[in-house]
Amino acid sequence: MPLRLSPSSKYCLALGGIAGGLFIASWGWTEGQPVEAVQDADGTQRATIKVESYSYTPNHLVVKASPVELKLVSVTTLTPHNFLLKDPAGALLVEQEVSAGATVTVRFTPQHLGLFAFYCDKRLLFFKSHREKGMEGRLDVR
Ligand SMILES: [Cu+2]
Repeated sequence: MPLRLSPSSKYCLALGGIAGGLFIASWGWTEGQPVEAVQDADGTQRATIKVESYSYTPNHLVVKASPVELKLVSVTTLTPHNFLLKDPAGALLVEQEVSAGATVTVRFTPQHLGLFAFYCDKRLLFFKSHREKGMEGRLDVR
């Protein structure tokens, strides 16, 4: 039997879609080519993310809900960045400083499927945050 929606619930869905679109558009993420993390023999999924001013490459990383190890490689010579990853309830899964030129490794285990935002929240004085300049990505847990 086909799912039937009342006019008011259709209205709510449309509003939700618009609000969701605005939320994504208000930040700096433009969807890049999805890259899948590689699962090693030990069961850990590994990937490397290049950290630049002001982007992460890849900015769309696909993983499964099992242990993840990310190598964050800064290629900047001056500007420090960070890598914040929150779950949908707002809890921080990862909070990692990435100083200029540094390589750091973070480990975490996603507990839920879905799209999780990761971003850099640094900013200089009153200027736009790095996130607003495009330093944002999505962890796609499938
Ligand atoms: Cu930054």
